[in-house]
Amino acid sequence: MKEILYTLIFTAILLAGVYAYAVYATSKGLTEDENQNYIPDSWEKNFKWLFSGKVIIMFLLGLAIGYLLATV
Ligand SMILES: [Ca+2]
Repeated sequence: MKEILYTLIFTAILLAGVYAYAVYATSKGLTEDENQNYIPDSWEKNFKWLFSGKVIIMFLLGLAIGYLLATV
């Protein structure tokens, strides 16, 4: 069970980093963002779901981490 908890925490940190980098890179002009939604246009083709589902993904991760922290 601990492995799952660590994996979820790692995933949450990684995703938070990805989201933060996307905003940083687009606002600094490091990557192309023509439609100005703070998602690098090169990522939008394949990873749009990762951003449109951001709230749900982070919510579910938080829920799962909280649940595991309470039980492990
Ligand atoms: Ca974009």
